[in-house]
Amino acid sequence: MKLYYSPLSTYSQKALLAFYEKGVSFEPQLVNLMSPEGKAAFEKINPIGKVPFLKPNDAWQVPESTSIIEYLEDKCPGTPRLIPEDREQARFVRFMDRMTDLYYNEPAVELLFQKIGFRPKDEAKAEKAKKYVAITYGYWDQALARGPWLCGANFSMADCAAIPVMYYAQMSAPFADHPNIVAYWKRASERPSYQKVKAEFEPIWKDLAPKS
Ligand SMILES: N[C@@H](CCC(=O)N[C@@H](CS)C(=O)NCC(=O)O)C(=O)O
Repeated sequence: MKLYYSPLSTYSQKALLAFYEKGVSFEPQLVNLMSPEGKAAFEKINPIGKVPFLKPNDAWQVPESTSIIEYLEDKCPGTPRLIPEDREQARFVRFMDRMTDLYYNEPAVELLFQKIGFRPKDEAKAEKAKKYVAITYGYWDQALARGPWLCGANFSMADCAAIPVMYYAQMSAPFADHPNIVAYWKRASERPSYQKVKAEFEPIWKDLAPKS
């Protein structure tokens, strides 16, 4: 299976976490989103131009991080589940995954990009983003009072969605005044799957990120 991804991309890291948690191997295909040539070449494969993008074989292609995890869940039986079999619990994982992508990833990245000058300052967008992040942290505080991971006792797709964003959010949407979330971040940081993801992207980020 070929996985097209970019190490700095939060959605790519979400898919990578799923591969590493499941111990499923893949052929890495790095996409350089910052080079116009790299992007143009990738758009010939995925016209939407977004990573991650999975090409399991010649007949199939799977865009979207959540769909990639759903695909692995179905096609790699016997690997650790990231979406529970129980329908009620699965619905909760999918809900937390959607909440995290839409109301945490997008706003936290908006705040980060405004902060480091990748996007123009926009007070209205920043205010809306801060509001969504605060609501997300509220949900997480409640969830993490019930168990070590966002959806309870087991690491799930929702954790794959959340953890990559938290690294950048320390800079743009801090959670230091939420003790449950701080403890969750510590647990997540120690997870071997995340350490593997971090070993790949952190050196690139440290070169790129503003120093102050
Ligand atoms: N909903 C998509 C979002 C993917 C996404 O936005 N990826 C970003 C990187 S984190 C990207 O490829 N951006 C390039 C672009 O928008 O041109 C998913 O879950 O995979």
